[in-house]
Amino acid sequence: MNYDLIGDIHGHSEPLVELLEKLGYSLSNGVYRQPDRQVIFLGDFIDRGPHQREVIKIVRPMIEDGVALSVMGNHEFNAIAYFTEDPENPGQYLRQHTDRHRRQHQAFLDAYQGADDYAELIEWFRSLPLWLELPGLRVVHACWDDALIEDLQVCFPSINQYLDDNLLLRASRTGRSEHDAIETLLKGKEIELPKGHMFFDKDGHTRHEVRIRWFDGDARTYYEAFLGPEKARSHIPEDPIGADHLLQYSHDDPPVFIGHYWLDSEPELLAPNVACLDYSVAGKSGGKLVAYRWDGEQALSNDKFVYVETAPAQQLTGA
Ligand SMILES: [Mn+2]
Repeated sequence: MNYDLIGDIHGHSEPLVELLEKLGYSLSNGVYRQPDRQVIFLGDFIDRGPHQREVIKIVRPMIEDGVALSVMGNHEFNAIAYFTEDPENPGQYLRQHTDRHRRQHQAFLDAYQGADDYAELIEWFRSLPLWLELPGLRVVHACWDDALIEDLQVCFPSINQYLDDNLLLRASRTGRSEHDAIETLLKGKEIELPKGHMFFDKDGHTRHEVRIRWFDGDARTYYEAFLGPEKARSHIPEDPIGADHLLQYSHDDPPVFIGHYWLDSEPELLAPNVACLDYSVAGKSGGKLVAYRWDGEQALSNDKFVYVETAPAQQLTGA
């Protein structure tokens, strides 16, 4: 099967329709289809953008009709935990309803909280796999870590790659290994900056940890290992990091597609077998919704990115 992989959408249905049409999909009986190909979404359908319901209305029928596959993004995981009451602490939720968490989730809550179909949509989010391993390719929202995936399969044999109640509960407890595992797969591998160093992320939050190029065994400094928007890189120190912080992803491993990192450059491969498709469609100053047309190749190519751009003005009216 040949796949068109599509990055983080974050409530932006208009660029999604434009991108699907550019890839040759057209609407038939309410579902976008292309006779010879399937879509794989990389997760993060929700939050931030102006069209939360419209995005679900496009992607869900595609997945339910077998025209598309998807993995879970950290925003769907957070939505599930925000909705789910903590069985051990009545009146509390697995993701606490703090001001910060509510703000991050506000666009989605505005569209769904109090609505009849809220609970049912959360249930559907739970059907999204945490990762996909298909013939010749791998898909995960932020970081492919073989050891963690193997551990999860050993500890939770019945889940395969799905989140069950037990894993959801454990993954919601800071300090537990299941929490760290889900954080890494869905939010990326992070390391602490040297003492005294920090930077501000896109939401203005202070960060003392950086997401790293987990597939890059050649990175020797924090600066080189940083994975995220170029705008933030100038705040990352050039101090050396210990090689044991890195998680190598061999060039012989199957190609892996990820989203999540809010990149702001022209779409390009991170490694010959690693492609990130998140180029900040929901960015305040505009961004891109990016796809990759995969035809079975082991060595990926920069020629196969397809994308649509969003203008800053569109963001301002919608958010
Ligand atoms: Mn995202």
